[in-house]
Amino acid sequence: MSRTPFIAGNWKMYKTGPEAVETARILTQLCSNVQEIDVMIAPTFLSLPLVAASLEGSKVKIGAQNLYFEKQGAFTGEVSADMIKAAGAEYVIIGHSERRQYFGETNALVCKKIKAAIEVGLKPILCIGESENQRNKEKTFLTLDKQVSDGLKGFGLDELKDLVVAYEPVWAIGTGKTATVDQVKKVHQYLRSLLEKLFSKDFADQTRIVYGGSVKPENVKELMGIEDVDGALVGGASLDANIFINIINYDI
Ligand code: G2H
Repeated sequence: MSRTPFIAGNWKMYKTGPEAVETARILTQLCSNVQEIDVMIAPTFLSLPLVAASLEGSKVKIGAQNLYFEKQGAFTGEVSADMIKAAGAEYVIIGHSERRQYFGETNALVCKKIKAAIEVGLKPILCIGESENQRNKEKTFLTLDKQVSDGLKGFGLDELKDLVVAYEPVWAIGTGKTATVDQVKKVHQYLRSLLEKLFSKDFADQTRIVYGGSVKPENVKELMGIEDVDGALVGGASLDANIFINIINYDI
């Protein structure tokens, strides 16, 4: 089964609107010859409509970094799936470890957010990953199993057709530490078999499982060479289009 590689830039809380538009403009130019790879960037909510407008006609796709699951209401500071869709997003990152760590997001909340995304036609990127402590205690697979099973609880196969799973070991995020080839290989294999167990073989075969955590031009080729790694979710190294393009062009 061939899965189109997915290389995504998570811009986190970086860049003003004009800065985000400028980076997106440069990236669009640099991506003009990119083929058979889905490239996505996720700017802040404030930059989202500006960047979406600037990407019209571009190969680069756009996503949000989060959403709130309620449709509307008195939820100060939150942004709904409808609003994100209307701003021009195609994807949405859900359950990033920074959301889990700093904003107390649980697997149950992640599940509600995925539901809200799917209901409006946004493609969810479910982020999962173990902490250093969980890995040291040999609870990596248990943690990932729970994050996937609870996060995707109650969904039918049709609803999850556009799902992307992002494995991001917490201890490798923004730390410069990258998981070893062997560690990534074992986890991605495990995740694919978990999707098969929970849903079906076809579903597991078609779903993209990407790796995140200090991905950079120097390590992307090795990571993308691992069976069952279908792409990368990139933070720091996606902020500069001239660096990010070297990740996107990992195969050149
Ligand atoms: C993990 C990743 C992007 P970085 O958070 O989601 O960030 O590449 O900076 O480790």
